Amino acid sequence: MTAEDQKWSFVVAANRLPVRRVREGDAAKWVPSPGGLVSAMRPVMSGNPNAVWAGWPGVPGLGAEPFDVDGFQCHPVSVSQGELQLFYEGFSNATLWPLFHDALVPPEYHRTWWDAYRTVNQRYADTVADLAAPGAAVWIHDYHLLLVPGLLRKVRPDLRIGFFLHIPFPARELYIRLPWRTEIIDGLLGADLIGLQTPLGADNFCRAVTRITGIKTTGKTIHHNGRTTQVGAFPIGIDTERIAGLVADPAVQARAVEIRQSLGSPATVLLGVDRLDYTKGIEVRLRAFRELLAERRLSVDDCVLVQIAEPSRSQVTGYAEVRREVEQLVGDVNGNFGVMGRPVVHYLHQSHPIEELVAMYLIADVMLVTPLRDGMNLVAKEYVACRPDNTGVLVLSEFTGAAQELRAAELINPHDIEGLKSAMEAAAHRPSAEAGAAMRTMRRLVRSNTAQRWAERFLARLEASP
Ligand code: GDG
Repeated sequence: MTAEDQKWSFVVAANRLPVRRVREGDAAKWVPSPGGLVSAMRPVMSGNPNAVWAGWPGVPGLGAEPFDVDGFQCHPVSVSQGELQLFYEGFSNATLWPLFHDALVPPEYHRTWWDAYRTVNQRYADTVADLAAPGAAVWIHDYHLLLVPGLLRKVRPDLRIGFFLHIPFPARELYIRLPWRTEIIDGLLGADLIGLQTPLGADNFCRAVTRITGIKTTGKTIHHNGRTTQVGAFPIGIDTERIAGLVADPAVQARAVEIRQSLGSPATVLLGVDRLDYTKGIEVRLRAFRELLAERRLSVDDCVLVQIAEPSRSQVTGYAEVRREVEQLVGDVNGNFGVMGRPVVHYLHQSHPIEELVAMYLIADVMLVTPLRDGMNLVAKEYVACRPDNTGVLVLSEFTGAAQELRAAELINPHDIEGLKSAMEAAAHRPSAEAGAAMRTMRRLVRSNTAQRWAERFLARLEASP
């Protein structure tokens, strides 16, 4: 039997493979990607001889042979440069991403993008249909592949198909703007189980189904065409064990001390860690910080704000604008309030290794997570996991999935700048004993719903689906 003939009893499909290609001198090699999804899937995939992951390898046009990295069997799906522009940057990230995030920037609707989206989704469906053994379990991820469950169901009715959406499912009034709203609902209903981050996402999806297809849902079960699709909330978690290992690592601890010193050993470090994305509300927290300094409610003598903004989707509409706005605000705050040799905002538009992020979480007295909309937000959970002494305050937007679980955080409405300012000011001054109880509660929650538990819960439910 050749590798191409092999059939698998568990197939994962996601936009990206769980690996990335890195240069090593003149050669290139595959290494596991950082990130929550890869950590979550490791226990259910790594070393499992019957599991395979289908996805784009991250290099346009590359249609490599299947390969194995770190126990992950990888099956590349080729996507050309032209398709990347239309399917990935276009339909996925300039139509679906903004529409599903409350239309924070206007979604664009182009038929050429839609055609490419369909073509690429068909390619994924064909690939999975080819890889899956009779009766196999298939788990499809995220908004890039919304049509795959339906396309797959048509040719492989024998499969157990699960789908998980990592981003919010929008309110019905927004969703119905999509010219291809019916095709996408039909695509998703090919799944036996649809997972969303929150109960609100699950409700929104069911309401959209009823509005568009006329099908009445019974609780969270949808009966259609003689089949049933279950819908449920499966809030994603983080790899707490890995984080705990890094927190205990003496090199990471030493780095934390070094970073605090290099910031001038301020009394209070406020931190933001985000992809540079207009959904994350980076500009909102900078504006609030600027006003707090201007009103002397926070002082440059004892406060520093560090903002990590990981470069992201720079070719997509809306991203260059948010970058300009953020950088203009950073310049403005530093220009007006910084002192020679001591900026008050440290802004890093760079990607950092996870060790460096953990060192920063360790020194952050106040963590600012202020998205205007976010499916979950893993940064909030990572921060909590990095506070074993129960110190530190998490300022968390109500519009994140994480806020549904982390009720003990300092919850804020990012549209209400006065409310945000009060929360930031109180957090910077809050005595650690008071903050301790909240942090303890949140740590328990984060530890009890890890990424691994999330994957197990979803797969157990898929297995039990009728
Ligand atoms: C989507 C949904 C949902 C950040 N900067 C660096 C870096 N990161 C890591 C963080 C964290 C991850 O990236 C970001 O996760 P988020 O959840 O905050 O956000 P999205 O990328 O928008 O993820 C989101 C998630 O999917 C999972 O379902 O929670 O709502 O939008 O883990 O630590 N990692 C490294 N260098 C960086 O500079 N290595």
